[in-house]
Amino acid sequence: MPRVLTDEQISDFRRNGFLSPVPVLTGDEARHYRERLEAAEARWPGSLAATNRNNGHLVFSFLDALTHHPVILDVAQDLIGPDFLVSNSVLFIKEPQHDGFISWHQDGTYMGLEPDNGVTAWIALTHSNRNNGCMSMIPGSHTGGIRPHHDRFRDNNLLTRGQEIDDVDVDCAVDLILEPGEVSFHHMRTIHGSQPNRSDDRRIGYAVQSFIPVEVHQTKARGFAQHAHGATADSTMTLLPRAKGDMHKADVARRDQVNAILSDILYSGAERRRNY
Ligand SMILES: O=C(O)CCC(=O)C(=O)O
Repeated sequence: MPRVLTDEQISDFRRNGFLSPVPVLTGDEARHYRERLEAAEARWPGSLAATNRNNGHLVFSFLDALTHHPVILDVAQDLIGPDFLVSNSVLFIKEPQHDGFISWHQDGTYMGLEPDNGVTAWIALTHSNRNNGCMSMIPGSHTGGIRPHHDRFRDNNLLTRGQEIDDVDVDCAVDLILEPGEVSFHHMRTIHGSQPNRSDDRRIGYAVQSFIPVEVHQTKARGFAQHAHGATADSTMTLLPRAKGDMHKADVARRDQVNAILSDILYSGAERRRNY
């Protein structure tokens, strides 16, 4: 018996490789999380900047709470089974009228996670629509394996290596339009991308990237993850504790260590390295 999704939603996810929108937070709750985020940016400059966008949930209680939100965990359980971890999280912020974009890619390509059967929860803390650069997905693209990616390092490409899949059938792309507080879920192999933000407000998405079944292991380096749901003690990953509050010294040191290793994983074999 699924916990929160209908059988139809689960088969939609299996067929398309994504599910959207799923209402999780009220508008007021989403606003509250945005305020917490912007207060953190003001108090600890750089702690959540683009160059430090990974794994904020290890050092901020509000991102920890979003990562472990019971409804999000229920949806993840319906999609990948009861025993799973969180491997990473990423804040995807597009500033107003900014040229930043995300080229067509599959998340699983450089993550070193095997099997690559995790699911990402992308939580909208603002509106996310065609004008401000919402994500677009290619239905069914998770079923065909990992496609060749070209590291192009183009300016304004918000992906680490500017990795890009050529010849994507963009005519069948589906835009994931979300209200603040709604969440989309996508498979680690689903091809997706997003356009620049042409609005006068920020577009803020917080991605739990990804929820991974307990049997997933890291092939490129020492693997870190955090318990999310069910029985995960047998994981080969080093299990990380939850954030103790906001920017506790030991948490910050742990996040820095985990992010340095993540950076080595994401840039492994690349000709260049950027500062994000
Ligand atoms: O936020 C975006 O526009 C893209 C995010 C993304 O690529 C992802 O969550 O996997």
